[in-house]
Amino acid sequence: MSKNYFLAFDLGASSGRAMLGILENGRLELAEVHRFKNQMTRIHGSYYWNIFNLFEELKTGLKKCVSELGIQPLSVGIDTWGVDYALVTAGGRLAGLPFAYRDHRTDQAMEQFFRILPQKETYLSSGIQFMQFNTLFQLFSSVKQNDPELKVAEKLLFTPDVLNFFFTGITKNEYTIASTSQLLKPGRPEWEPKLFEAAGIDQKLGEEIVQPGTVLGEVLTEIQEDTGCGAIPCVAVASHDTASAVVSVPAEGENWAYLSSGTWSLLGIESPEPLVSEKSLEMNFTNEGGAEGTTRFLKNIMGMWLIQECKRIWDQKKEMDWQEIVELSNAAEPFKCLVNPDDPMFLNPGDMPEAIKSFCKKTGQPVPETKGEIARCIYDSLALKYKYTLGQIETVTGKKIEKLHIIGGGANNEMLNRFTANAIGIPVVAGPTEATAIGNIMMQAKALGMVHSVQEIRDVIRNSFDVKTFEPHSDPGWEKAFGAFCKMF
Ligand code: LFR
Repeated sequence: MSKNYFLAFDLGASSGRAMLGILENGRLELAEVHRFKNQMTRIHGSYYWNIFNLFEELKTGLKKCVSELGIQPLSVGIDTWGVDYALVTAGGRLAGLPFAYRDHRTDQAMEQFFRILPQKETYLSSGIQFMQFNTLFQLFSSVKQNDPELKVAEKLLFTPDVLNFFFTGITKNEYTIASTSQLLKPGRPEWEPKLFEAAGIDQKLGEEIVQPGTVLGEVLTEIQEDTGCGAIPCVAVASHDTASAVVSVPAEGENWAYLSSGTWSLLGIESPEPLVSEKSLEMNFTNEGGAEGTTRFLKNIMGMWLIQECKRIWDQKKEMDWQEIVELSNAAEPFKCLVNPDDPMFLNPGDMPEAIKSFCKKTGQPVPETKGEIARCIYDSLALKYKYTLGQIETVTGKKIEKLHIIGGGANNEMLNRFTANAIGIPVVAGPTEATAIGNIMMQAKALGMVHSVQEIRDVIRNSFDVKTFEPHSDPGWEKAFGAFCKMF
């Protein structure tokens, strides 16, 4: 069998990359073609994404693939973070710059929305975890603020849909990304009219929903001119980054959970159907759409954002590397103080080290002073939050989780993998770290008929990438700290 090349565009909230996937004889290899920084841009106090720059970076990736590597990929696919969107006018132009989900305009949106549609009904109609930045609340805030964009908007496209539109001229909503909006029925590729109505937006904004692994169409001639690529197809992959990551969990059998670890920590299970109940509402779990009709029953945990933001602040004085941060925290006293990583004060505080200190002060704990103490506090708290969340999953499903797969960039942090295994008391399997790009590539391969199921995709992944297992070691320190941690909720 010859080599088959695919190009994945994988965009995260802090960086983006173009990754080449080379599939040959049931094995996949990866090569990074292009990497670039992504960041919110602040204009007059509001936060936006520079979508046009992202589009240019994707084209640069494709151009490098064709001209520097001399490779014409068979197809391209795009995945990004969730919930954010652009509104498109009748003439096919964007109505304004897309807001970034950490923008503060939705700070009070949920309470206001629940006065129109009660919280319980909103949850039972959507099955989605409440987060103030869900598309539902972003659009509701726009309505409240009388944003003129709404008057000219004809279509609602999520970030990967917008970029697919720029590449192909085709406007569709891909299912997994649309499911992050809180505008769909639980576990179904169908818009929920009740939610549109309560938000005060026209349901006609929603486009046709397509399943992951659908060939959207060929890239436009102008893209071919700008990059030198041929008339290749653009595939709607599982275009929510977390959905792509879940596709590439190298799991076998049952009773496993995944933790997709990056800016966010997404901890959950793959379920054949949505799990929407009073219990899941109380625990605020989400039911996002997955590949092949599965549901991603999971919890959004604030994740590496906490430490990334500390590093950003510390770097302003003197640039640090990640190794140094991990070493300092490894040497710091364990469990000196703990935070609830998901406290709303950590969503976008501006100065994260100060926010961590003030949380500890407010909760009557010793205040971490050094970088090592702050970092240690974050890592300990994350491992404990993982334990807490796994317990919740077991309560809802009534099943014991026997293994945790950590995928994504966070799986590189061996210290945190060790902490997590010791905290949760079951083996942690770390890798692959490029899970999102891999899932993207393999859904392209599926769309082109080279693999036929997610199960087959996982066989290819197990065949291609090494993983590392961390066995748990019993440590009474974790049990004791967990007791203190649980008191925070
Ligand atoms: C992870 C992620 C999460 C989503 C958050 C915001 O990158 O996509 O799944 O909840 O970003 O969109």
